[in-house]
Amino acid sequence: MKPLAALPTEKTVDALPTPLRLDDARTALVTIDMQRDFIEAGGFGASLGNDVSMLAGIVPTVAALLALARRAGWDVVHTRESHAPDLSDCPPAKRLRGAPSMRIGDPGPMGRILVRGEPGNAIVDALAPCEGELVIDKPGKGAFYATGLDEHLRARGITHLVFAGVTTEVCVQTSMREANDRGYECLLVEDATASYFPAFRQATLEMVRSQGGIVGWTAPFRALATAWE
Ligand code: TIU
Repeated sequence: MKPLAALPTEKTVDALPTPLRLDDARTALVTIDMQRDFIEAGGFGASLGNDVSMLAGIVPTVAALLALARRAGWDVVHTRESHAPDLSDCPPAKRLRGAPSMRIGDPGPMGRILVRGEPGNAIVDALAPCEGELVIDKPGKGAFYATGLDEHLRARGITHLVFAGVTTEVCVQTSMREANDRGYECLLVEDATASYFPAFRQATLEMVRSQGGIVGWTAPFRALATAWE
């Protein structure tokens, strides 16, 4: 018997730990927190004492991934870590932890730190959302906590999520784990994610694809570009 032909909208990505088939009609790209607050000086990431220059290098790859997703007709979702101006959605445990140079809600050079609508809270210009793409404001590290993301994806029949963004071990990995618990298959694009700590990024990539893909798959952007272009 002849094997079933792949659907015309299906492609196979050379991923780890195994090749992964993605159907354009059931795939969403989720870009996590590509915001000035994490990537530029004077924002939340810098206030925590991080070297923010570690993150800007992935912007061209995330832009290329966004372009691929748009051409393929995937659903595209952007997230922003953010809080309401009155900080009613920011638990004291989050605001008061550690000894940052500026706390969430404090005035900074790009406006109030991690507050919705402030200049520093915007997605960087090179990755600006297009008309019709969902932008999710999330008060937590995970993209599913206290947001409508799951409902949005289910309403569109999305089963597979391709992840990019920052930081790999914090908001990206948390979102992938949340997605797993809700039944989604997840692929993390290796060179479209970054951390202030390169060793944490590398460890996250390895932990995602370990144990047969306990959190999901990983692949470099070129593996997707090869499959789609
Ligand atoms: N601090 C850090 O690595 N990350 C965050 O606080 N948020 C995100 O990862 N977006």
